[in-house]
Amino acid sequence: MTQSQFTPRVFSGIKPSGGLTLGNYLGAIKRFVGMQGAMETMYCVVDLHAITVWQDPKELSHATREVAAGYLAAGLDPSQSILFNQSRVSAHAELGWIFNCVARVGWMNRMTQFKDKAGSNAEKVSLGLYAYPSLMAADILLYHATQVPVGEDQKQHVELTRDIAAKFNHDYKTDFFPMTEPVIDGPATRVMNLRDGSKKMSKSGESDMERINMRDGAELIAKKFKKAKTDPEPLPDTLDGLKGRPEARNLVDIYAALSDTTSEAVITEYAGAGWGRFKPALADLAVDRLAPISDEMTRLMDDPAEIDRILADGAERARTIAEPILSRTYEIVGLLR
Ligand code: AQP
Repeated sequence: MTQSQFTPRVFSGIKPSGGLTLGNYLGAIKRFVGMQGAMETMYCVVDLHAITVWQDPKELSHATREVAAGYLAAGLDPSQSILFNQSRVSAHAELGWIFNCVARVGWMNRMTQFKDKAGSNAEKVSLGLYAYPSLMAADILLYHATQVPVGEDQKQHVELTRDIAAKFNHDYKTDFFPMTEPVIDGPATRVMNLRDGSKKMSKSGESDMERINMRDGAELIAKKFKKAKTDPEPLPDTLDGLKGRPEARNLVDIYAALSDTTSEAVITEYAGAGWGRFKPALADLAVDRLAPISDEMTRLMDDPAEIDRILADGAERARTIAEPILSRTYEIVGLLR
């Protein structure tokens, strides 16, 4: 198969390791919605990735439904996109094992996210956290996905997916797996922590004040932006003027992504403005965009059986794509079934 013969297909996912953040929304979900309809789209709640760090079982089930509710509330439509949770399709774990045997330890050792998450505690973290990127490669390649919309932090993992596909194809003298492209575009592919512009905004960051959660209310959003770290300078009149000002740049990028414009356009509008003017405008914009999604999430979470039904139905459809690809992989590897 040549690369152009793979059917265009989008796959991406979010792990239910806590409540969704503005980073997940702008870096992932909003872009997932933008790709829906243009080609086949599959969006997964990657629960097997969540358990690479400890998750309370009840909270994990709740967070899985909540990520699904976030997908639906933001505009993903189960009749247009396949929405499911990863653990319902056991082929992910099966292909993940095969890829553990393809990926090299040296490659894993270069993964910056593992280094960041393990920190000085690398001996004590789970083996799953270390192997996570090869399971992610399986998530993507199990569907021969050609495009993966992700935030900047996941770029290295998609590159590893390509390395795994290339090594598999080379070792088994085949062209079975595609060279998947990461899709990283727009002004907010790396939303930063509100208290430290050198760190990304994360679900599991230490303080709640460093992130905006999708389900934060209007008052809390305003408070978090008000207290967000900035510098004493007003906004410059060109984007270049934000060099060396990571916290200021972050707020401008968030504003741009929320208002579907560019960071340059935001700077043009707010040139010379102080934070006393910009921060309340940003908070109003965030509330305006997030409140309807959050309200809809609350409504959907009142009917967990319906969310489960949507995820089960999506898993059924995902399995019909996954099964022949997994079977052919077993055959190529020489495993008897
Ligand atoms: N701050 C961010 N800016 C832009 N994109 C982001 N994403 C996550 N944080 C940001 C994107 O959201 C998608 C799903 O990510 P994930 O939740 O599966 O994994 P993560 O990147 O490890 O997210 P967190 O919030 O940092 O989770 P924890 O704290 O539990 O590890 C991906 O496309 C990601 O790029």
